[in-house]
Amino acid sequence: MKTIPLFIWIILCHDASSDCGCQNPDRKTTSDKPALPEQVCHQREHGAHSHYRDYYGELETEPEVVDMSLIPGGTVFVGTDNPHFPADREAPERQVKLEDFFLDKYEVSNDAFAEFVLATNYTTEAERFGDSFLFKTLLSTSEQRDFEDFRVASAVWWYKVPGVSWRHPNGVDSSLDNLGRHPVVHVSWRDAVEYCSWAGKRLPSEAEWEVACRGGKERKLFPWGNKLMPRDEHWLNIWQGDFPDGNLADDGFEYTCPVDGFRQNVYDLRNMVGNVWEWTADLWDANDVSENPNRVKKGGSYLCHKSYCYRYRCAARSQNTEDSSAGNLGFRCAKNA
Ligand SMILES: [Ca+2]
Ligand SMILES: [Ca+2]
Repeated sequence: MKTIPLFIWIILCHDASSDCGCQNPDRKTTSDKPALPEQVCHQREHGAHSHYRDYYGELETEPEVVDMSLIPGGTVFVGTDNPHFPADREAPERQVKLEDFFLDKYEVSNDAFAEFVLATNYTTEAERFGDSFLFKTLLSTSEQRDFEDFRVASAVWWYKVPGVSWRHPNGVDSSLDNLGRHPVVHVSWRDAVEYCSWAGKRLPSEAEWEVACRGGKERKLFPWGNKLMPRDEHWLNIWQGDFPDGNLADDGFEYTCPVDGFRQNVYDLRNMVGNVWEWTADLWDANDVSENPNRVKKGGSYLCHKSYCYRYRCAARSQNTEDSSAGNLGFRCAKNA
């Protein structure tokens, strides 16, 4: 592993963001992009979402709206005029008009994703690529040495590790034991789209996600208000201590927590901010017509700390190419009301 040619190192590290280690474990090449599974291609050739029902013959009636919250639409504010990361285009505050919609109360769990895979034989992009990005504390010292040439240049705590996927989220030898109710991770934007479609749902737009995050409040930093720790209690799963080597886990979790862990607003939404980043449907750049565009992700993760990644605010946003996957990136689904 130490004899990786220089050009591979350049490909892996080229273009990596310099301001925040939590945001950019992107894949850098698309030339070796694996093909979609045959059944998914077949479905796409025959129409949009409803063909899942035809193909699998198991969703003939609309699924019940269980574990989802009705989010009121209307003319609402998103964004902020006080951005912490101007380059992220958090500003300006602006009004958008939304229909009412449903949003999953929880990030999609490993158990839920396993049902999808069982029903469809779906293979995630990380499984087809053969690797995904893992945070360094999940690697042994010798593994860190072996994979040191596969780090993200500006965020050297991210290692691209063979064999890591949603089935082996914390290393190639890890399993899903005791993680059934934890969020599925190492899933790409495309994986998320396929899951939501199978479930009769869709990814939320960024505006929908943000309005749901704000819990009916305007200009608040967090889903519950402006104070990070009301009553000196933890309201989200992020990083306490020094990053990247001193996670105190004062909130009870060094890595992910169960998807129903932290209730954060009146919509009964859990872990909107913190725990894992969540894919949204939106392009980062609406004019991006490239093969592998960046998509907006929201909410920050268990790796975020105010000192370097103050992105566990409703208005905060970040991006990854849509084939990217990492151990702190998941999703939840929405549905038209
Ligand atoms: Ca934590
Ligand atoms: Ca989250």
